Amino acid sequence: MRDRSHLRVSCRASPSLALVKYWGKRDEGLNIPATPSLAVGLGGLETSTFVAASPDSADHVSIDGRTQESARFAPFFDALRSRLDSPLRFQVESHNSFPTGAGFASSSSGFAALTLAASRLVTELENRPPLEPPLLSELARHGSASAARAVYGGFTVLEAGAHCAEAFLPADHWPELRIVAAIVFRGEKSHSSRSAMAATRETSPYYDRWLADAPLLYARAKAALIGRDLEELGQTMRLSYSRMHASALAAEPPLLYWLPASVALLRACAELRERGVGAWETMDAGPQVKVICLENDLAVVRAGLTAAVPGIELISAIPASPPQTLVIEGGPESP
Ligand code: 2P0
Repeated sequence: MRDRSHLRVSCRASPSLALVKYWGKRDEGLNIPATPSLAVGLGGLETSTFVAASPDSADHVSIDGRTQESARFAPFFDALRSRLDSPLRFQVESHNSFPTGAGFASSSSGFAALTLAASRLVTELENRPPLEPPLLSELARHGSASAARAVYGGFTVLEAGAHCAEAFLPADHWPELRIVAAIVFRGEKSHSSRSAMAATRETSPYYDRWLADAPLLYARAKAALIGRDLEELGQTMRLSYSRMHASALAAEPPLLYWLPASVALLRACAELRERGVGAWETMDAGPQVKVICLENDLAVVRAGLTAAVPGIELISAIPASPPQTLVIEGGPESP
């Protein structure tokens, strides 16, 4: 074993935006998804994570300078240690270049970066080869199912019932694709995805219909993505998020993530389409709106969104490259 105080690992990963949504679990403890999802990494948005050996016998995690409750991370660290047969405890510092916990899938990039960095620290210290992507994806899933997708770049899939996600197409499959993320609200969302999924499963009369329908949308969206058919992909995406939100809205109590500005942005996309501009929106477990379009239309799409909600903050993303992991040698004080 190498000197653990002289090694750190950093990783940068982008959040995974679902074009077809994962919403619901087959196994709550293990984060096994009940629906298949198809996603693109949001290149330009990023979680940066640094991992070192813990100075004591506990794991420590801070995100954007705020110490995190250990309960959220314990199942993940326990799974990682068990799978790698390592007793190592971790000291983690993580920063997001976008709002945390607000529907930008920060848990996907966060747990992906943490998985890549923490597992690499273990394998470096023990002079073992780095883990293969499917195992990294499986480990990331213990943190968040969407993180299983974010260990890859480009376009990814996570099948219903799967233990790990798979790379589907590389980022350069569709270099002209753009994703505009509109920051409707910067605060944290009112209910976590996890509790909202559980509430939907337990109380929404539409949950079973959502589960039955999701594979059809998934197959349709994959074909559209292979064919780079923006209109077909956009229509399928729209059905996926609408049906996900409809099932959540029918829960007791109802789960409503949308704010007035969210609705104004959805209407702005509809108006853009009426003008012949391909602008197709999606929403996750929060009020933010993400719009896919082609590079040529980026300026007009941004202008349309801004006209609908003056002052709205927009971030333009491209299909993400794979996460970058870096092993840093040197003393604990070195950058
Ligand atoms: C997705 N979402 O496919 C869906 C669409 C939100 C809406 O994955 O409980 O943080 O940790 O597995 O991955 C957000 O939920 O949930 C999410 P857990 P996660 O991207």
